[in-house]
Amino acid sequence: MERKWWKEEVVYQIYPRSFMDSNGDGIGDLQGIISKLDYLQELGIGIIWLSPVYQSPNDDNGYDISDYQSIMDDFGTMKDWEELLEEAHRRGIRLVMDLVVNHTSDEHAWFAESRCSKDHPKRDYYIWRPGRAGREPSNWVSFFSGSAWNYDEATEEYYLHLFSRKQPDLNWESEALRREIYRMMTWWLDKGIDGFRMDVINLISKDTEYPDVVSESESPYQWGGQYFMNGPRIHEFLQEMNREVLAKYDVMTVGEMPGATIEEAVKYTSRERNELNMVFQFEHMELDSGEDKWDVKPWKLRELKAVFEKWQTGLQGKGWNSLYLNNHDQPRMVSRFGHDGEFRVPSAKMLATFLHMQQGTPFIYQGEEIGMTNVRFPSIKDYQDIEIKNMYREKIEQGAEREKVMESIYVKGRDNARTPFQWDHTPHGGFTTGIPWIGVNPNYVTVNALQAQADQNSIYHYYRKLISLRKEHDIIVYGDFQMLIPDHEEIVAYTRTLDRQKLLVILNFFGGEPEWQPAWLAEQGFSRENSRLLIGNYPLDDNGPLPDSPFSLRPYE
Ligand code: TEU
Ligand code: CA
Repeated sequence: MERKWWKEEVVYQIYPRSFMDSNGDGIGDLQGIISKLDYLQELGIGIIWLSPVYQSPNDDNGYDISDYQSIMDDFGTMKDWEELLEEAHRRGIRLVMDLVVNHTSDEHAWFAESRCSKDHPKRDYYIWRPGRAGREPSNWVSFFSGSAWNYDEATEEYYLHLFSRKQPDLNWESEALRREIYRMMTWWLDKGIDGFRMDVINLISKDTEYPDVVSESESPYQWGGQYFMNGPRIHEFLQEMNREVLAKYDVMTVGEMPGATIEEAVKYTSRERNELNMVFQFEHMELDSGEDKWDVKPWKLRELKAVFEKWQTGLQGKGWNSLYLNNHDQPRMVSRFGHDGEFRVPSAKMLATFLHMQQGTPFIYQGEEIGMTNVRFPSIKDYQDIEIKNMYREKIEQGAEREKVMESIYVKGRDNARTPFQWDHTPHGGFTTGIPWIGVNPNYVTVNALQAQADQNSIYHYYRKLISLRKEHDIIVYGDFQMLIPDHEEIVAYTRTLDRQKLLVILNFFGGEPEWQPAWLAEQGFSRENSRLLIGNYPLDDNGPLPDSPFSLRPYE
């Protein structure tokens, strides 16, 4: 398998608004990040993915960009950004920027021009359609509730917005628009960045008929994903972008792709097709959803294993996986897949092992490495996320019970991941000397980086060890994956194989104490003589790593 730096490093995602505030205005910023680079270097990560820091009216916290080539005032200046890049590079850390080009803000200059008249040369930078019998051009629902079309009086037409009304979709059918995007990307690459994380990049090619969704359901607006996910020209656009821009640099790319199937992902990431390096797929993020993401149901271990097995074996030798269990759009991993009470520490370590030992590039979301958890704010007023606020309004209007809606926000809301980073036990977790833009999780008193750094048995130190093992053992990066006991209800076990080496991972995913047979280890080829333990989340007892009589795994071991 071809060696690549972006396969061997671990990525750390920074959500700048919530990472570190340097000037007491309650909002995280670039100088705040710079002040924590030593912390990240000590953790051992090699790449930062920085969520958007561009000029933005913040309808969706920077994912609504009004100027791609300047820095958001709240975060600092271009000079601060240049300092961040230089200081990161000085520490051997690469910087990957967020590229949000499915849509802009409605306050972007392009949109102002596009909306002003039907024959403006930039009209077709966005997607404009006349209404049908006084209604929207199609019945598509927006990701953030309500219609995906918005009426604009200036020209009496509708524009498409898959996300908020303030995030009009760009029209990738326009070649002039595509050239603008490529120019902008080149400008950033020439500044010395190390790659892009591409926001919903598999949504940029739409079915240009914008057909109605036919459905039995009574709701006025329907999920139209089949008309814009992995659309007709998507591979053509990505290959063009690669040819015009990416191929000229040694950079890393990861495309965020809701609705990406394994078949599509093979195409997106195959080396010889020259599109992207990796995709963020969503299948494991959907295992606890019913009708929609707010319809919460328990996830099942067998399904979780089946999804990972499919992606591990499906891309092996063809493309490359990204590995993640949470990010700024998802609840905290330890609350969702582990146990955020009594077993918070062992379960966070277990989940980290599960992820980091698979084949692919692991992504850590800020705070994951200290086991930050979901939050339960008492009132909807404590929440900031547009997705949460729109959903709440809509459900209450439809007559839903307040408690039920709040409960789904506690389990799935994006603000779970967006509470400020908990640096220490001082007020607001040491994130700011002012009032934070969103409340700090009250557990900062015990869950914080200062505590974690001081405690050799912390989740933080466990991550450091996982990352350094990756540096020592090629098998962790390049070994072939094989899932074992796919039907077991409590245990996840898999192997990695490289040349004559074999790595075995055994994880107890719950709080029980399932029994295990040493004979099984022998069947996998492991003996006391030929094996050693690389890492575990409990101190070793007298049995050592390979006991010779039946033994029990401890909770979340
Ligand atoms: O997310 C797109 C996406 O598909 C979802 O994860 C989405 O955020 C939502 O949670 C669906 O329930 C990307 C960004 O990561 C997200 O922060 C932005 O809000 C969105 O695109 C629009 O730019
Ligand atoms: Ca600030």
